[in-house]
Amino acid sequence: MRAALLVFAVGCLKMAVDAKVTTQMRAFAGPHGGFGSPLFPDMYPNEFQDTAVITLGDAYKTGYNIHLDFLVFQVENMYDTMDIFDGNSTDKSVNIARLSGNMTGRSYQSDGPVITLLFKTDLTGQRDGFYVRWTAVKKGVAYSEPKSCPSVMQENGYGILFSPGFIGNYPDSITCSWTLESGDKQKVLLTFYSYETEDCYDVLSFYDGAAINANKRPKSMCGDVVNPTTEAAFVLSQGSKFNLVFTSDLTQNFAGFSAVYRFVSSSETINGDYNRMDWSPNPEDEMRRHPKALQIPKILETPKIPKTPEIPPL
Ligand SMILES: *[C@@H]1O[C@H](CO)[C@@H](O)[C@H](O)[C@H]1NC(C)=O
Ligand SMILES: *[C@@H]1O[C@H](CO)[C@@H](O)[C@H](O)[C@H]1NC(C)=O
Ligand SMILES: [Ca+2]
Ligand SMILES: [Ca+2]
Repeated sequence: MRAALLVFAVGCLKMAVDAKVTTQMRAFAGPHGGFGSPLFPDMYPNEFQDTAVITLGDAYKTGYNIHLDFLVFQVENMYDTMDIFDGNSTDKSVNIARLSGNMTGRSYQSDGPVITLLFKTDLTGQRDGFYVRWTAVKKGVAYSEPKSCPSVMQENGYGILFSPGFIGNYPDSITCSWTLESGDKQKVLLTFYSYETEDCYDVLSFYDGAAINANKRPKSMCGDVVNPTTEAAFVLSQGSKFNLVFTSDLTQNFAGFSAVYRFVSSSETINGDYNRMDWSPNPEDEMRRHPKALQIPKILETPKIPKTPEIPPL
């Protein structure tokens, strides 16, 4: 009698919680593309379930798999999860991987032309989320990222920027450049989710508000600046335009970088200290110092409600 009552009470509680979860279904089609988590590049919402089904399309129905690259992946460790499934299914028998925490730079592959990504968030604790890119790959052919200069992946209100070959290493002897131009009274804010280049022979230079050939020395970034499993770093322009140039020398290559850019109001500051982004009149110093991760105040987190610290089973 007592046991029956208890079961009833627990059942009610669970229903009340489940009722608040917002669900979203998304379908993506085509041989390649990319998308972000709900609200990306802002933090994802709590109590949310996002199911995204990617289908390569008619021309790729047989003989192709889907290759996924997580250009950004930062979700609350253990409490928010991403499950990847083969086909249009969320059955655990076809589960390829479960991701949680900071996993920028991971790659996965389906066995067929359809793949499902199930992203679930809990009551509290939001993070930046993810941006995933997919590509059709021929079955039986090892996939490697194109080593040419990538263009930015432009989305509505933001873009993803990454080094050539990312998620693989960048090639030797390459120069790539990008121009990020915001509107009037705006600045460019870059968030780096990973950054590793040869210190200090392979360099990303920032020409702030100036043309690349202007008679003005750039700020530069090189070395192990951002560990994709533990941190992120911010770079904010002073003007409305950022010209970026990445150059690698003849030997030794590393994982490179992935970053998200967005346009923010010109009153935006990063702790009022833009110059922590490596600037010194001494060229020797300039090449040796690394920018540090900076904190932008975002939404304050509500205290965590204690609960079981396990990743829930499928
Ligand atoms: C996936 O399966 C569901 C349920 O069977 C269906 O409603 C949906 O249209 C399918 N999505 C795609 C992209 O095939
Ligand atoms: C993940 O990255 C965020 C942002 O940089 C950082 O605050 C957090 O501590 C990282 N989490 C882990 C488990 O390292
Ligand atoms: Ca959470
Ligand atoms: Ca090099």
